[in-house]
Order: sequence, then C-alpha cells, then structure tokens
Amino acid sequence: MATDLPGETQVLPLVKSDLSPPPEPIRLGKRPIFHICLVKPSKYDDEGYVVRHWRGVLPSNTLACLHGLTEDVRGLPAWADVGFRVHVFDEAVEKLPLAKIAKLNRRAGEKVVVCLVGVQSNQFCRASDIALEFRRKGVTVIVGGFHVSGVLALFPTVSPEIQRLVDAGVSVVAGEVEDRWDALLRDAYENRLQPIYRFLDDLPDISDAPRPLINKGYLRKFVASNFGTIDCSRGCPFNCSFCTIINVQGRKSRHRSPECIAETLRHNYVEHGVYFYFFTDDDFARNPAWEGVFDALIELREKRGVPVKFMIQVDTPSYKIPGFVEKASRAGCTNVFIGMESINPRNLKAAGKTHNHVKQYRDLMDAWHRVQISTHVGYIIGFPQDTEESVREDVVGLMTEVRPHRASFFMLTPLPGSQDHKKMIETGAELDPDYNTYDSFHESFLHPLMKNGAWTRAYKEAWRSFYSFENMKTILSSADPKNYWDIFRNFYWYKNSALNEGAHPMITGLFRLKDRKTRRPGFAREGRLAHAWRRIPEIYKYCRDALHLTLEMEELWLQTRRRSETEKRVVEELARMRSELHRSLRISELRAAFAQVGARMPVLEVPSRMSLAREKLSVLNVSRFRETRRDLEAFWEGIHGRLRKGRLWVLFRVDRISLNFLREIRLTAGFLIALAAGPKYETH
Ligand code: B12
Ligand code: SF4
Repeated sequence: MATDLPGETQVLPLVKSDLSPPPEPIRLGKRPIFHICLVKPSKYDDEGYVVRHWRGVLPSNTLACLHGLTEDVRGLPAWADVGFRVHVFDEAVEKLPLAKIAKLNRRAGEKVVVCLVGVQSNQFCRASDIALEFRRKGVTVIVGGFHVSGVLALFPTVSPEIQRLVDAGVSVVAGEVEDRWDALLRDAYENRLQPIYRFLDDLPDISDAPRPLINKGYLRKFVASNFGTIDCSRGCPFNCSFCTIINVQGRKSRHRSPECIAETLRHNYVEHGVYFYFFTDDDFARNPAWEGVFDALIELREKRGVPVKFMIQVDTPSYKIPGFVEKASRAGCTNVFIGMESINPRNLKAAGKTHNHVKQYRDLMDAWHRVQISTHVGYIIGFPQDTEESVREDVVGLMTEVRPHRASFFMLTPLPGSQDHKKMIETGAELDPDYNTYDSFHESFLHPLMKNGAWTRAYKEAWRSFYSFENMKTILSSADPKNYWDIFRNFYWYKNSALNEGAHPMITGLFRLKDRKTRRPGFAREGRLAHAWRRIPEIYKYCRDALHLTLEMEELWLQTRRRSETEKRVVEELARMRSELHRSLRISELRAAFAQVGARMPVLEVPSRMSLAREKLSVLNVSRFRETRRDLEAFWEGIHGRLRKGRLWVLFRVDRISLNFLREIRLTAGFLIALAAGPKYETH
C-alpha cells in the first residue's frame, strides 16, 4: 500500500467548518466579461506525473453536462449585461494553461471562475493542487463531483482534505446542480460564494434539464470524434455496499424524458455527426423510462435515418425484464456492461449484491448474445474472503463457464460515499490516506488475506488470464460476426492498458504523455536531461510492447477472422495448386531448398532458388490468404538467435530476409487496414 506517498490528504478525523472564503473586489468594465473555466482534473501516476494521453478514449459526461448547463444560463435575461466566455479543459487529454487562465482574471473588467468538475476521489489530490494554485493567484475556485458529494453524503462534518480547500477560500459543492447553476454562478460572479453548498437532500428533477453539450473541439482530442455521452437517468434502487451512487444520486431513479433524449441525439447527429453513445446511467434497466427511450431510438433509426448506436450499463437480472433485451438490440445497443462483480456467491452476499445469482449467469450471457449484443462484465477482486488461489479459480470459472466477451477487473476500493468506506472509517480499518490510489488498480486498504503484494498479483493475473491469446481466440471464434471488430478492438485497448501501460483501461488513452514541469508536490522536478533519460527508455519500452502486442493481435486476427466465400474458395484453390507444385518438384530441388533456409521453414514456403523469383512475384497475393504468421515469427527468431551468437553472415541472406520482410509488411498493412475499416472489411 502506498501509504508513504507524499499525499496531502487524510481520511480522518472529520472536523467542522465555519470559515468563509476571503472576499474579493468586484471589477466591472463597460460590458464585464465572465470567464467560466470548466476543468476536469486528471490524477497523478505513481511517479507524480499527471496522467495525460495524446488522445483519449472516453470523453467526460460531467464536463458535457456542466457545459450544457452553462450555455443554458448564458441565455437567461438576468445575464444579458455580462459577456460569457466558456472554456472547457480536460486534463486527461490536454495541458491545463494555468498561468493563462490566471492572467485573464487580472484584466480589468474580467472575472474568472474555475470550476473543478466531476472530481472523483482518485482525482482529488490533483484537483486540490490545481485549486490551491489558482487561489494563490487570486482566482475564484469551486470544486464539485463525487468525492465531495460522497464524503458529505455519509458524514455530517467535513474531512480534512476538503477542509484544507475551504480554508484556502475554495468553495465545495456536494450534489447535483441542475436548477442551481444559475444561482451558483451568480454567487461566484458577485464574489459571495459560500464555503460549502449541500444539495444532497434535494435531488433535482432532470426530466427536462439542459442536455450535455457536444463540443467538437473537445471530441477531436479523442480517438473517435463521433462518440458522445449522455446520462439518461441517475440513481439506482439496489443496495451494494461498495457503491457510491445510491448515497449520492439516490435510490430512486430520476430520468430525462425520452423525447429530450431522442431530440438531443438527432440534433447531435445532424449538427455534429455524433451517433455512437455511452449512456452513463449506472443501471439503465432500472430507468423507469427505458422502454420510452428505446422506442424513441427505434423510431430515430428506422423512420428518421439516424443510425444511433450505444452502450449501456445494466444489472444482472435485467435480461429477464420482458422485451428489454430485444428492444435494446433494435434501438441500436451494441454492447452492455454488466455489474457482475463476482462469480463467488460468498462475495456477492458480503457486498449486499443479493440480486446477482451465479446460476443465472450463463442464461444472462446467452440472452444478450442471442440478440448480437456483446457482453462486458465488471469484476471486483479483493472481497474480504478472496485469496490468490480463489481469485485464480474464479477467473477460470468466469472464462470457461460464464464466457462473457470482455471483462474489466477492479480492485475493491472503499470509495468515499460507499457504505464500505463509512464502515472502514468507523471501525478504524487500515486505509491508505492517499486518495490518489482510490482508482481501482491500487491497493487502498490492507486486505485481510492477501498481503505483501498477493492482492496486486492476483489482480494482474486476472487480466493476464482473461486477455491471454487462447481465451481471446476462443471468444472471437464463437462471437457473432457482427460483434467481431468491436470485441477485437476492445481486446487491443484493454490488453495494452492493463498489461503494457499498467493502468486501468478506463483511465488510459493513446500514447501516454508526461509534462516535466507539472509534478506532484513532494516529487522533485527533473532537469531536461534527467527527464529525457527517463522518457527515452520508457517510450522505447512502450513502442516495443505495442509492436509485440500488434503482432500478437495480427496473429489473433489471422486465426479468427471470418473469411468471405470467395476468399475461402481462393484459399482452397491455392492449396491445391501448391500441393501440385509440391508433387512436381524434384527431390534434388527440395533438398537444395531445405539446405538453403534451414529445417524450420515449412516446405511449401521454401521454394527452390528458381521458384523463389516466381514466389516473389506472387507474394502479394498469397500473403493475403494466410492463416498464421508463426512461420515468419520463427524465421525472425532464427535470424535474431544467430545474430546473438555472432553469426553476422546470416544478414547476407538478403533474398530471404527481404522476401519475408515484404510479407510482413504486406500482412501488417492488411491487418491494420482491416482494423481501421472494421466491420465493412469483414462482412463483404
Ligand atoms: C461515466 C463515468 C466514467 C467515465 C467518464 C467520467 C465522466 N465523469 O464522465 C469513465 C469510464 C472514464 C470513468 C472512469 C472512472 N470512474 Co467513473 N463514472 C462514470 C459514471 C458512471 C457517470 C458519470 C456521469 O456522467 N454522471 C452524471 C453527472 C451529471 O453527474 P456528476 O458527475 O456527479 O456531476 C453532477 C454533480 O456531481 C455536480 N458537479 C460535478 N462537477 C461539478 C463541479 C462544480 C464546480 C459544481 C458546482 C458541481 C459539480 O453537478 C453535476 C450535474 O448535476 C459515474 C457514476 C455516476 N452515477 O455519476 C462513475 C464514477 C464517477 N466513477 C467512479 C470511478 C471510481 C471511476 C474509475 C476509478 C474506474 C472505476 N473504478 O469505476 C475511473 C477513473 C477515471 C479517471 N481517473 O479519470 C466513481 C467515483 C467515486 C468516487 N468517490 O470517486 C463513480 C461515482 C462510480 C462508482 N464506481 O462509484 N468513469
Ligand atoms: S447495482 Fe450498481 S449502481 Fe446499483 S447499487 Fe449496485 S453497484 Fe450501485
């Protein structure tokens, strides 16, 4: 447990606050400008760098929601005299221009409020550092999101890490702000923000709330810019002990109206070309309006030409709701994330997840797979009775008996806002005081049975087993062709994140960046040379691992891809021609060929010198129909092995090396094109 990290937060004791932020002068120009900076902070990695990627994968719904609310307020008559400037920053995909924002605040007639948005517990340390830096520069700061909401939902008083912000003049907000954003911005603008706002007892009706706003500039920072988010509902009726949702957003589901959702999706498609969605509801199946939403989407797809597709999160018994699964499919659902958590009934009982019945898991999978919706299960490791051995067995059970298409593994984390967290605080359990580790891939409390790294080992092994070549091959070979590329790409991303990058796929993206100058307090800022010394080997390792993974995925593709009828016929014909050629070769030619390239090459790939030229000409066509690149792999290993032994003359085999290199390029290009082109490529 990383208890010795220089975290600046502590879990307990809780203390009461009566401090107010220091007053600031109001500066008004002719037409005052009000800058509203919506900032989603990232988190620190284990070396104190801010986690940031060149391209992200999942855009933030909370940012989109607050952007929508802000635009709504901008249109109110009460603000007619004020010029609104809305700035949106997501630290996961861009560097925060802290100094520039602070500079805006110094301009005459301009006022800045920095809103730290959707701050989860694992982001709280980073959010605090940003907030304090802005306060030092005299900028007004408000912090909201699940950490503040979770702590204040379950404890009557304020915890030290929140108190520290309040003491520095930061305002914190617990709860949702629909219907309140106007008043809050007014308080910020007029410098009369209160230190703490508690909205938890009065959850807003969101049936007609302003919608999350599509920001094309923001979406361009993500791998797919046609990808949007929207929360159709909030809250969940169940009672899981590790869950924060029920204590923050309530146990009664509140929802946006189906009309509002359909209109938002239509607008986003027509105006921005966005048509693929992550509906962020924690349990879409318990949204009382699920059927209305599906019907509205079916109409969009079937009558109005909007090709909406989406993924949802659901509970395990949802497949039994009459018509739910079938309508989801017709409405455009491509995959479901299912809160399975464990296949061990003992664990489910301990977590109060009594609605999960292990015996029904296979039926549950079948129900979704039958309508060609791919399945993704959330799986928690580190329940009190888990051991390294039991986790290993359970994961094998998950792969062989339940057989979901994908799995996300999480280390059990006592998230502030959950009953688990409250109970651990009250019983004085040994919790990590550094909230930066509350990200579900770090040990955040002392596990009773898995000590000295055993828990982390079990967690990593779960990822390795599930995303092993053999398991991925089994899944892809039996998956519906319609889901092939969706599952395949996900394997790529998940395996790269969890095993190469060592982080949870939900916080990673494409190519990790590290800003030398922004480092967590307590970690030394490196000089240019020292930083390059760190980064060059890291980037080399990243590229090498990515290359290995690409080759593994290429092999997986070759072994599992669906072939069109034409291709199958061509492959058969090629095999026939090859065997004829084989039969007509003279023994002396065969011997010469073997002697020339060594015994590891399969006979048919080792033509005589004369036929080599012919093979060279036809290679472009032949490699397209390969089923494996194992022979190429063996060839390169052979070359590598000989080079290691100092047999440099192996490099003089220019003809074989260039031929195989050409094959490799051809094959990889074909694979990458297929990967990018996706379903179109496979289903012709
Ligand atoms: C979508 C989602 C994600 C997405 C994107 C995040 C996003 N914010 O969009 C992805 C997949 C990337 C993600 C990742 C993770 N997530 Co997540 N995620 C969610 C989810 C399901 C929905 C978020 C959402 O859109 N909510 C709807 C919006 C409108 O609600 P909201 O965020 O609370 O915002 C409202 C108020 O809080 C408030 N507010 C928010 N910010 C601000 C700022 C100011 C200034 C003010 C005044 C008000 C205010 O106003 C908003 C509108 O009313 C939530 C659960 C949930 N129900 O919210 C979990 C949740 C936020 N995630 C959680 C966690 C733990 C994670 C992960 C660690 C992985 C994991 N174990 O699940 C990673 C870490 C990510 C990282 N470090 O970047 C936890 C956080 C709990 C906690 N105490 O920290 C939650 C609550 C789920 C849970 N397991 O309990 N997540
Ligand atoms: S079913 Fe999911 S959202 Fe509902 S209480 Fe359990 S963990 Fe939370």
